[in-house]
Amino acid sequence: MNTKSLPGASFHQMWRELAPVGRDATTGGYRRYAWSGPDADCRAWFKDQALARGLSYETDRNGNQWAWLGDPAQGDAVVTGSHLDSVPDGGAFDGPLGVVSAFAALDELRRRGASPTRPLAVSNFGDEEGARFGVACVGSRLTAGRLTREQAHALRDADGILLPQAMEAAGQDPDAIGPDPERLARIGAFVELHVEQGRALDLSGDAVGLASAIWPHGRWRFDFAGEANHAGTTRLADRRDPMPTYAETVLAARREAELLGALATFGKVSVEPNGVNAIPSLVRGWLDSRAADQATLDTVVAAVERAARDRAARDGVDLTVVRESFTPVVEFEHALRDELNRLLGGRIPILGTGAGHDAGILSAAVPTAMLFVRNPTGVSHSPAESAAEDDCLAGVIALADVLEGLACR
Ligand code: HGY
Ligand code: MN
Ligand code: MN
Ligand code: MN
Repeated sequence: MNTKSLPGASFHQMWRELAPVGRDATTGGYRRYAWSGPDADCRAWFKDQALARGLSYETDRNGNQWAWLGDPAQGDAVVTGSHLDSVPDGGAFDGPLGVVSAFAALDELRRRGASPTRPLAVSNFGDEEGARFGVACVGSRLTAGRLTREQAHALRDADGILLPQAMEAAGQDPDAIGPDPERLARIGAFVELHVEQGRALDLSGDAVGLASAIWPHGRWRFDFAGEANHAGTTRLADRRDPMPTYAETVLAARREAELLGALATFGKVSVEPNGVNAIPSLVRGWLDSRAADQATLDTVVAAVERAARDRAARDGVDLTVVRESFTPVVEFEHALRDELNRLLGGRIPILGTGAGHDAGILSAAVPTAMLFVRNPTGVSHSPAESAAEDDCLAGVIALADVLEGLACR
């Protein structure tokens, strides 16, 4: 019997159902922002999948969703999942591949007649991308106690809506958010399957890989405050224009990152008043920087800030730099990673990544591992993100093998 085709039935059905949710018809990208309409639709889809399989469904105090096979109170659960939210115009696979594959792997376990001796769960962690409120992995950070209720309550989207307001409007109690150590204590292993956001598997010719580590990475907001004035009547010498200051900072970030073999991206900028014929009063730029080690990351960010301050002094611009979120390096636990490798035949490539994940946040509290599925172009955070059907199914089979090996002794 061709077992590869079997998980395909449930995988394809779920994929078809989820594909249109929050997809922009013009760009083909996904706009599934935390506590938005499309997010609610994704959450409803998750709950339907859980109930259709007779799994016990819950949404936790931080808005993360869980679908349980077995009694979580038994403890030592094996949980697998990812996130369903997206970056602006994100791809179809970043997040959803891990959640759909988790349900499909449970289906495969049932088809195999495996009988779990440990509780199993599929999870969807809320607001992983931080696209709307600016901080990544909000659901898992709150749960792991790495974001406080006060910090979360202060987050505001581009329209000025506070996170608690958005949660309340979506029917989630914002005053209930907070650390959930009891829940984490009941988890013996968390395995996140994720599309690779790079080309290591494409280059090695493997469909599936294991994560070794997540680079340290963070987000810094640079506020360049100048003086609004008329673009057509203000002499250049009389200007306090923050735009050239911002531009020089972006170029410095690229220069420093190239010098140090790190990554630095200004992917988001806001300008006030944002008029063609008005010298800006304020330019806000968000730096996303990542590096293989902490020292390099610190060096890059410090150099970018130094360049920004030098230019700001020249331009008569005031600069404020705020670190909005930060994730230290994550070394995935070798014991669990090597057990997964053994369960998968021992020849799975092990690769690092610069992308942050809920698994990275949870790894401080729970034994955690990540499975990557080949991405033929490496492109991610883009509508062009892709993964071959065979590789997706290979991921489901690998995840089912791992769940069977860990939980169905
Ligand atoms: O930004 C990241 O690395 C992740 O996709 N949230
Ligand atoms: Mn992402
Ligand atoms: Mn992701
Ligand atoms: Mn991620």
